[in-house]
Amino acid sequence: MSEPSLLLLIPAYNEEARIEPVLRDFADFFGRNYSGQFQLVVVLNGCRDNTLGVVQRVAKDFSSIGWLDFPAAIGKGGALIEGLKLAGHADLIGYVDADGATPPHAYLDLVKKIGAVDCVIGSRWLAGAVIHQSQTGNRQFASRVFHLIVQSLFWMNIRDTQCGAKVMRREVVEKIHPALRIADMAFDINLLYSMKRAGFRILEVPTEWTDKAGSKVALGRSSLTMFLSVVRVRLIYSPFYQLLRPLRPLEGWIYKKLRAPQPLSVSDVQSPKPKAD
Ligand SMILES: Nc1nc2c(ncn2[C@@H]2O[C@H](COP(=O)(O)OP(=O)(O)O)[C@@H](O)[C@H]2O)c(=O)[nH]1
Ligand SMILES: [Mg+2]
Repeated sequence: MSEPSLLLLIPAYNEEARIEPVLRDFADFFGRNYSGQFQLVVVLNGCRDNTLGVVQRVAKDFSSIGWLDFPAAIGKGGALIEGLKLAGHADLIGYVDADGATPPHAYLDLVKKIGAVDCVIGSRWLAGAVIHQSQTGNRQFASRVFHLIVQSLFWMNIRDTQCGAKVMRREVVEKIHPALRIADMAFDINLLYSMKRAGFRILEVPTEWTDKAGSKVALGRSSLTMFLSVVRVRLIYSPFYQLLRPLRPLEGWIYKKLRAPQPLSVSDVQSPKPKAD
């Protein structure tokens, strides 16, 4: 029996220097080692470099590779919210970073563990994780502070919410998609908390990870934005949320000042078709 069909999304912003070997490795590895249908869709937005050209060139060599390109600065979360609209095309839908932090075989390990659960997430903080190159000290510190904030706000007991490698069942994505609003790097909290609220089972699995040079995260601004966004997710589920409506313009102004993608309203639902030559 062949394995479930898999749609792998790769969010990409200005990745012309990092993405090519990653696309080739994933398409090649899954082509050879995965018996189910495999599709890889790069979700680009507002790139100011030639990421699109690189993706199109590599897609000529692999029929499994497609892309979606959005002109607006919708952020990693915004890109994934758009990409996840393709969930109807596969049994399993997941995502991974464009810089090769997660090698293809480690991603396949996550996919194979989905068994009885609804979502499997890679973890760099569980015993058994293999870290080839750690994040810088500042990044690790910020990450642990973020973890404490997330744990005290949501009590999800997930050690690593931010690892870029995750995979979910189609039904999960279809059920929680309307609750996805966070466009910045705190998108993962929005996703995981919506799953928990809906009663889905999340399995955290130690993974393999290499921190790559060329991060798109500006630590100071990004940390503030992520803090704002997790508080926002918390408030969405609080009884006071409607009362805070008058503060929306202020919120919009702060995101703008932080040069962060605005949280989305989910009214503009459309079903994108991945493009491939
Ligand atoms: N589409 C899209 N992807 C983004 C954006 N910002 C970051 N990414 C992607 O998110 C992933 C993780 O980003 P990265 O810079 O490696 O983050 P880090 O490893 O946490 O420092 C990469 O695939 C990036 O290209 C964005 O604004 N839009
Ligand atoms: Mg990275």
